[in-house]
Amino acid sequence: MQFEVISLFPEMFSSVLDASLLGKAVKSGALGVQFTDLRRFGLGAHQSVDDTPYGGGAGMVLRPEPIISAIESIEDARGKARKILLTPTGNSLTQENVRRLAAEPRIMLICGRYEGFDARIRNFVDEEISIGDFVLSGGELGAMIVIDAISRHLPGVLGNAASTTEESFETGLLEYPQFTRPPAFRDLTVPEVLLSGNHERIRKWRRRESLIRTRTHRPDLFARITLSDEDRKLLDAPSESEK
Ligand code: 9D3
Repeated sequence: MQFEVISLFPEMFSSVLDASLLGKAVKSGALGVQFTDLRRFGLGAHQSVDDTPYGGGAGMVLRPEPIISAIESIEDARGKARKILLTPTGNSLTQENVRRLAAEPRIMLICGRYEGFDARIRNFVDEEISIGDFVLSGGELGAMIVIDAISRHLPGVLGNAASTTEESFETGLLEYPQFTRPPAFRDLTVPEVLLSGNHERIRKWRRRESLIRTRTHRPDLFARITLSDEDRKLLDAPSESEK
């Protein structure tokens, strides 16, 4: 996957792309990220990229010309890409969107700053994405999240292909609690079932924990799953500690 990033702050990306999984993906060639500093396409002696909003209001808005020049320059040099504008008014980033985008060969991520974009920029992109209902200072952190989430789906990036499909949001359930050594930490012990070696008991315990956690913390996800007969039994059963 080749990403093209347009940003006024490309230096923000270096630590994220150098670290861990993404660093390895870049080294292996599975992931490539090229940066274009929007300032290069700024207008006039001051390479201006923003201006005050027509109709008044606080703050500054990104002008269309620098962004459209940057998009056209990148596509002329390196070919077409799926063009995504990071904006708080975009469609929510979901695991379904992540999977869909992971099948693209090239993605352009356009990061804004200030109070937003001139609305005419929308006519030059394929989609608009928000990473959630909170206000960021710009699109860069959103773009990094998009790159991270998509990269996990690229061939050869995660050693273990099962780990992407078994995760929550792919199964529609939150994950069960995990434990490792030591068996007792302070006064907190690992559930006995996990030390039992009984794989059927362990499977049922994990399924029940996932179901209960999802029902409690994410009723929206819980409403969308179809419970099996076993699931209903597990939810009715007393917990390990009540037995
Ligand atoms: C919602 C606030 N806006 C109304 C005055 C102004 C505004 C504030 C901050 C517009 C853009 C931004 C910068 N945010 C992003 O570029 C952004 C973002 C976000 O703020 N939340 C969730 N996802 C994203 S993706 C890009």
